[in-house]
Amino acid sequence: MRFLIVALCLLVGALISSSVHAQAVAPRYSEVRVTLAERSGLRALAERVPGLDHVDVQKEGSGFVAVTVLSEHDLAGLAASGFAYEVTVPDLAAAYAARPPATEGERAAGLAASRVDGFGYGSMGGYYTFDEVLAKLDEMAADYPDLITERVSIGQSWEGRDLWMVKISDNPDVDEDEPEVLYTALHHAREPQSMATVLYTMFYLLENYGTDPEVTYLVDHRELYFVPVLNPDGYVFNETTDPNGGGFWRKNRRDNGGNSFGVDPNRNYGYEWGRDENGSSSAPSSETYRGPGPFSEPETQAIRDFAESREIRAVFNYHSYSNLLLHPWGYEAGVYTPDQDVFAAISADMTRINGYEYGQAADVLYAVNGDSDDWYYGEQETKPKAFSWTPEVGRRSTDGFWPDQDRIIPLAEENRVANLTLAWFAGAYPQVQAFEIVETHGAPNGHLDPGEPAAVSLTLHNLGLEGLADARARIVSTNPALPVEAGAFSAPFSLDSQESVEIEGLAFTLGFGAQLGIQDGLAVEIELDGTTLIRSLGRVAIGTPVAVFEDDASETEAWDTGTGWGLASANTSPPTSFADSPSGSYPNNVMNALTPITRWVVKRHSSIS
Ligand code: 0X9
Ligand code: CA
Ligand code: ZN
Ligand code: CA
Repeated sequence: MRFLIVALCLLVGALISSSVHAQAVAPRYSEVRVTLAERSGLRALAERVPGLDHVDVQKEGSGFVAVTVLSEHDLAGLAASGFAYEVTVPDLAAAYAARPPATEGERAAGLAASRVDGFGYGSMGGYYTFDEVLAKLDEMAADYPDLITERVSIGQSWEGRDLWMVKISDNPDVDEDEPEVLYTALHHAREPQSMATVLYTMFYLLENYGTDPEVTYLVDHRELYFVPVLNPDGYVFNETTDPNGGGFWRKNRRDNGGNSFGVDPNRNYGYEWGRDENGSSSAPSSETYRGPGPFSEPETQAIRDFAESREIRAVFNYHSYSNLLLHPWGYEAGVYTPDQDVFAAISADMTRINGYEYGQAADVLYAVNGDSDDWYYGEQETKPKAFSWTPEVGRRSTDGFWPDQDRIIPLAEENRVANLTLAWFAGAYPQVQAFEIVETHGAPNGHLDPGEPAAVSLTLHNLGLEGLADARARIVSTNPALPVEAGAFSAPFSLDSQESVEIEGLAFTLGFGAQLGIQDGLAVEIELDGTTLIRSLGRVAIGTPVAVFEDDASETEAWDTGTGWGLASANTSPPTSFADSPSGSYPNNVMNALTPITRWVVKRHSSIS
């Protein structure tokens, strides 16, 4: 009994001390520019300053500069390293606090970009607090009980907060035989846009089920799991120190002793954990402290146990910022998974709307060990292999960790298609790879005319992880200015994962009412598992095209070449191409235009007049 009381006292003591620390002042974070002679100097820098994360290397003068955010501790490490550096923002939280508050106009402008109703502004600089996130999850469950579960705790944080998971699917409370997908956010406490991006897409799925065929298909045929706050202690710590947003705490809140706190959850996963000091740190005060052992943290244990209890095939671990989409391996540059081609093809498709740079994480950003993606992909014994990515949401210089309020919704919206694409990828995912329109009546004249019968030859590629069977395709139009008498369905076809199929002779007739010019709206309708999906064929020309401008880029005489434009012949389409800097690199921050000297020369044959 005495033992129990002692244990209880210890527990109470621990709780009191942790709440005392929660009120403690947050450490100071600075923006720092480190001078590098070569771009490759980043590796040496990362070895000398193990807390380095989120580095952006820019060209400057004849060398390079690495822009990064450092805590006081890691800044001291940099000072001792011998690298030349400059502190550009001494106190980032103070700089954030000094920003003028968002105006009603800015908030309205953000909302105007929204394609959902349920997602709006929270009370922390526009971001939802931890409790507000939970209220949103409860609101979803109350409004869409047939599509989303109540929140389920998958474990507790270091300080004892629940880690909440919800699932979106048809029959959400039943474990059905459907491909499983996982979305997480807020591994890092100072990256609230990660959580905003995930909640926004959840509302998009819930609100458009039953009306949007694509959303309906995905909700019916996938099981989509969401853990929007993976590091609640760090997030609540930021709420406490900076209630209006702008808190820079990154790690969880483990008490490391010696007045040092926190493990970087994204260095604590068990695959290649602690491989070297280049991708994580053994120093507890470092921002990238990997913890005392693999999966030492209750937060990573909880998500590990959850993932091992399921058959998750595809994962997005949302972070911010840098407009990137990163995939394994992350532990070493130049080392690729056997699925590199799959990662590359689907990453290109995922980024088709937001244009994020994608690629192997250590090549594109920097090497890290013990990150989430390497474990989801690399651990294939205790659970199936899962394709896992880290999207880094937001622009480098202008958005940062706490984007302005009018950026929250646009940044979430620009990742909606990527989120849906991840869900597609986990099962069958037919996409149009190429197509050709063939005139089928009379003498072909190279273009479609109103009233003309034609046929499409189509190459469909299955970018998804599962095959499909008994699908059918036909040509339709989604544009009244491009009326199409829908053709007959093709014969049923099947398509293995990562394979292509050619479907020839998809006949259709262009209506006589078709308007001349470049028209959008020609599309393929694919019937799959009883659902009808539309895939656009992009824009087609109707009627005789009129060339208004033509230049084969073989000379620059008709052009004002500004400072430096010229012709290049290496790696271009023949004969030559216009190039902004035909011989080498151009300086930073230079606006250089190529402008036609004569505006429009309209030539007319005298016989017309
Ligand atoms: O350093 C991280 O954990 C992530 N960047 S962040 O600025 N959000 O902290 C990137 C991890 C991606 N993985 C690798 N680069 N290996
Ligand atoms: Ca289901
Ligand atoms: Zn992060
Ligand atoms: Ca024709």
